[in-house]
Amino acid sequence: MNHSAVTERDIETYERDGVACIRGAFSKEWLDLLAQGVEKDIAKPGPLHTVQQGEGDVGFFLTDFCMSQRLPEFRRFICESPAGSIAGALMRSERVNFFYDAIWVKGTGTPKRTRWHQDQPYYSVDGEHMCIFWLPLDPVSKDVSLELIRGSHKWGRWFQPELTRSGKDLYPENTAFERMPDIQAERAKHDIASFDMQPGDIIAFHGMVVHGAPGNPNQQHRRRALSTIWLGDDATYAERPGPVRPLFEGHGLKPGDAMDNAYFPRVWPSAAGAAAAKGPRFADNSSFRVSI
Ligand SMILES: O=C(O)CCC(=O)C(=O)O
Repeated sequence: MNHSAVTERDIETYERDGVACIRGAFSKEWLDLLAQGVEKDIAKPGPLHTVQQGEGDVGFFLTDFCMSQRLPEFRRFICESPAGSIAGALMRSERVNFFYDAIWVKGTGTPKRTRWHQDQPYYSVDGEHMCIFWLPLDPVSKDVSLELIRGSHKWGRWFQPELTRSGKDLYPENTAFERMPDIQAERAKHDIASFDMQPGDIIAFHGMVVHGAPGNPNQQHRRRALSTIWLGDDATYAERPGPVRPLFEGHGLKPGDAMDNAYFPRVWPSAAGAAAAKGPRFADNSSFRVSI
């Protein structure tokens, strides 16, 4: 079943390039709700937030993870918006489970880039069915918008995840994870996708796509973006050679288990799935634990 915002052409683009920009995927009601949530989070960031600019750096660059754990605005978006059905259509998956949510806020006059990386190596998840939505809440022109290397999800290469602020490696050296090439220095060698976007548009990308983002040095307004990570039929729990980010605890999964329980709840397609989404991750007296 396809969500009406997603065409067969979008799905083919997503499969071929690992990247599809879907225009007008979310209505103003959803964007207003998310903007309320983001403002609450900026005013009082959660335990997993990081101020990403270094000491003495100019600008403002804030990230936070798992806001849906604390703030009902994000929870509603995850459980009730068309997001799950869009992810299901793009992944051609029978079901969609929610993994987590993150914000990336860059104030005006912020030069710091988000370094080039793949998302999946940070996570305890194997499989093809990982789709990330990048949803800006402010208009973004190409020079501040997410940049993604088309086709890089098919390179068969896993790059060492680095921490955004410090650049430190997540895993020990001499593992199967390669050092990320200096993509900035070799941009001309790659087919880099980026899009002028309005609120409501999303970039959907595969978990293995190499991507990064410019700072926000010149735009006269902030660049607030929400990332949500969605999993499908073939996503399984995996161990990595070091502490993944974010590090979820208490989910009860073993390597090889489907990422499909009340902790990583099904949000699509069924009403039963939405009910499951009220499981331990989202209960008010949640036993949910996570650290970065
Ligand atoms: O918005 C950004 O600066 C980067 C977002 C990103 O890298 C992600 O969602 O994985």
